[in-house]
Order: sequence, then structure tokens, then C-alpha cells
Amino acid sequence: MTSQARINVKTRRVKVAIVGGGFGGLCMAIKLREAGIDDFVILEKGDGLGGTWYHNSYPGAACDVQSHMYSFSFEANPDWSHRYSEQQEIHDYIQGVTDKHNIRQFTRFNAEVTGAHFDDQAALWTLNLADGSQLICQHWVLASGPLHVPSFPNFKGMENFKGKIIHSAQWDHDYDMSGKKVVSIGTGASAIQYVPHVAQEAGHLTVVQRTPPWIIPRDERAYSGMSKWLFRRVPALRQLHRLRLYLSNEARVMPIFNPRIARLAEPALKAFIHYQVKDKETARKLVPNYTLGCKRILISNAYYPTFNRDNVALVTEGVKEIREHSVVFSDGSEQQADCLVLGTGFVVDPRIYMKDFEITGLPGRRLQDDWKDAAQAYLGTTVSGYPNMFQLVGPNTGLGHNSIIFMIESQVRYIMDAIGKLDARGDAWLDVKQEVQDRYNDKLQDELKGTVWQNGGCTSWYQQADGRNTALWPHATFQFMARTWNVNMKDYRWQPAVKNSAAVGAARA
Ligand code: N01
Repeated sequence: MTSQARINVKTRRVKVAIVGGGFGGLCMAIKLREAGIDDFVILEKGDGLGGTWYHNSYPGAACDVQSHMYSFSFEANPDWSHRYSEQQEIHDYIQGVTDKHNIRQFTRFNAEVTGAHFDDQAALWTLNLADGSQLICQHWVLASGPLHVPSFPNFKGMENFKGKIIHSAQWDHDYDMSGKKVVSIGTGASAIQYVPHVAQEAGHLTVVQRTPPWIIPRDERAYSGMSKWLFRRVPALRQLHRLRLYLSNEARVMPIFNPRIARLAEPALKAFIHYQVKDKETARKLVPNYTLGCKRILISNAYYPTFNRDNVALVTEGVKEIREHSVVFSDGSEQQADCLVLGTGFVVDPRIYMKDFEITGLPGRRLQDDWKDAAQAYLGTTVSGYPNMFQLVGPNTGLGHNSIIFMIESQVRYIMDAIGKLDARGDAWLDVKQEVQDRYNDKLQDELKGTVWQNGGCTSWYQQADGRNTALWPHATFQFMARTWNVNMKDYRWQPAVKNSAAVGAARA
């Protein structure tokens, strides 16, 4: 039976199920294939591969990590057009890598997973899908990432608005903004990229800012034909270039630990704002009042000059109410609006965005209960009580300073090592010891206390409501790579199946 045929049956059984077809799921799939494991499936809730870079297509969408770093180390692309590529080029890269490794045939599209349950006797997981089907697997990898559920603010009267509402992650390219009155809410990484484009198209644009971001100049450059030719012909040059980018990004971990270093750069960045924005009052409002790095540092050369346009206004009052054709602000002023653009980010707390995604592990274990206070994992990858369940970009693996793909590759290497060791032992499941996970998280939270994220005087999506940071890795990325280089056998419990049904692949439905 071919892989394609297998994934069409109602209930099937595979060795590994991957939930999510973005960079993480793709990396996992490629490494499984390289290890000779074709008995897997990617369950993708959308109708295309690429994750973030499939869904986020707003005007100006681009990556703020350099392309030669923001790509797989094992799938170099000497032809990146710019230092920071735009969404379409990254999307094309992902499609190219997918085709090269023949991953599409292992993918089931429009397959939303709604729950996962472990049978410790059979040592198998059952994944429930929204269409009513089920999938049985020995291992599953949650690769959906933390930035895929759009966050919609709940402003008073929002339901009465008669115009168009667009979230940055769900852009409607058919909606023509020309001549329209647009009110854009939010000034995060997404907004600062689309605002300059919307300003050019709209009749009038109001940018509603709750907290100004720190923005540094974008060290943009286009790669010349000669550079690309050299990168292709002399791979060592491309690798050196990647190494240089890696090290310069890694250096940015220092101010994270020492906010005083971060503050040294603030006067120059304030001058950058005043240099780029002509109106003094507007410039003053754009200056953040918290330490650089506390929220994600953004990069743009186009955002600040947008406020010099006659058709753009900055509003720093809160939104009080939305009416049929307008937005009312806390000072009582009212702005007519044909369109609301929400650059309001994502629901990043897995306790909220996974609240309807029931996961049960060993007897008596329910992830929603175990994560009641905070999402916790070991190395952001395994969770005690949930054998053979892995996560990519799980708790405390996000980055404020370098490429998340570096972290994904480290995690995938670790998962492959776990699966390999389990098979070599002839066991059916592995489960990280609770005390190992607890020790790891206690230390991590201790180390986070001194960082700019906790002491920088801001709130951000890096923190839960109680201030605990379950999002970011507070060290150099090579330290994460070292920690995940291989699985320490003593960190885990290794168990055979009680029922003789763990020989996955032996009896397919
Ligand atoms: O979302 P955000 P994003 N009333 O959460 C504001 C990645 N990314 O989509 O700061 C008024 O950062 C909110 O205000 P405040 C990257 O990891 C990468 O922009 O909370 N305002 C904030 O200004 C990034 O960090 C790239 O006070 C409200 C904004 O909305 C992550 O995605 C590009 C509000 C949300 O900013 C998320 O970025 C894009 C309300 N009720 C995204 N609610 C690149 O690589 C929220 N806000 C370039």
C-alpha cells in the first residue's frame, strides 16, 4: 500500500503523526525520511504547507531574521534575493524543500486535530480529527507553533461595525483599500510591516498605538548576482556568511541578561525616531518608556517615515467603543472608519488556545490540568506523563535574538534520537521523569528572573498574566543545541507495551 493510499482510510495507524505543516513539521518529516522512516503522516489543518508563511501574507510581510539564518542548515539556498526575505520568497523556499523531499504525499490537508489520548497498555496514541476520523500512532509531534491563533480584541460595540475587519494573519487581498478610511490597531511586528503599505493605498490611515515598540534600522541589502554565484560555487563562503550572521545575532543575547547594556543603545534609537519623524509631538509619542528588548525589538526603515504622510495619524488614546462607521477613543474623539485592521497578534498561551484540544496521557493525567498554572516541558520538547508526545517550539524555546529554525533543528535531532533509542531498546514508550522536568523548569525560571523580559518595565506576549515567562529560551542558542544534542537515558523512563500491539505498522486498519 502506498503512503498516499494509506492516508485516505478512515482510521489508520502510523509510527509518527506530525501535527502542523510549517517549518517544524517539515523539518521533522525530512529527518524521519532520512532515517528511513516513511511510516508517518503530517496532519495540516490548512490547505497548504508553510504554516506562518502560508497564512501571513499581509502587505509587506517579511522575516526579521536574515534569510541565510532563517532557513534549514541542511537545505541552503544560495539564491536568497535579500538579506531579509519577503513572505512569498520564504513560502517558495518551503514549497521547494517540500517537493525536493517528496513530503506532500505524506500530508493530509484540512485535517484538524481536536484531541489526543494515550493508551498505556497498548502504548499507542489516538488522535481525534475534526472530521470524525481517528489516527492511531506510536509517537506524535505537536508542531503547530505558538503563533497561529489570531487574537481578536473584544472592544465594546465591535459587533455593530458595518465596515470591513481584517486581521493581519488573515489578510483579504480582494478588499480594495484605495480611498478608504482605515483604522489600524496594534503596533507589533506585523503592524509595522503592513502600515507603510496600507498608508500608500488608503485614503486615510489612523494607527492606534497602545505601547510603542523599539525599532532599529533594517540593515537591508540585496544580494548581487555575483554574491549568489559565489555562494553557489563556493559553499564555504555561504557557510561563512551564515556563521557571521549567526554570531552577530547571538551577541544580542548579552543585553537580554544585562538590561544596562540594552539601555546604552536607547539614546541612539530615540535620535533615530526624531530624525525620521518630522512632527515633534508625534515623534515623542513613538518613543517607548520601557527598556529596549523587553518586548521584541523590531526592524524597519519604512515605519517611522509613514508618519510624515498627510494621510496618516497616530492615536495613543485607547479604543473606547466601536460604532457602525467609526471608532471612539478614550478622550471622546471619534474617527470615521471603512475598515479596521487588527495587528493585535496571537493567542500565545497554550492553556487558552488549546483549551478545547483535550490531551490525556498516563492514567489520570490531563494536560489542561497539568498546565493549569503554566505550560511546562522538558527542553521545550517532552512533558512528563505524556509518553511519546513531542513538541516543537514548545514552552521556553522561543527566541528574542536569533532564528527559531535553529531551535527547531535542535529539537528534531533530539526527537529522532529518542525514537532511535527507544527502537534500539525494543521498548514501546519513553516518559521524561517528573523530577527531571521540575528541576529543569525551576532553574529556567530562576535564570529568567534577571532578564530584560522580566525587569524591563513592559508587559508582552512573552509573559503569562502572572508575569511568568513560558515563551522564551533565556540563553545562547548553542547552549540549547548542546542540551538537546542527544537524549540522556537517565532523564526518562523506558517501558515496553503491556498489550502486544506496539509493533506499529504490523496491523494497519
Ligand atoms: O503581534 P504582537 P504581532 N488594544 O503581539 C496591540 C512574530 N512575527 O502579530 O504592546 C490596543 O507583537 C499590542 O499592544 P501592546 C514575532 O515573534 C514576526 O505583531 O500589548 N492594542 C501590540 O502593539 C512577533 O513578536 C515577524 O500594548 C492592542 C499589537 O497589538 C509575533 O509574531 C512579523 C490590543 C500586537 O503585537 C507577534 O507579532 C510578524 C488592544 N485590545 C510577526 N490588543 C517578523 O519576522 C493587542 N494590541 C518580521
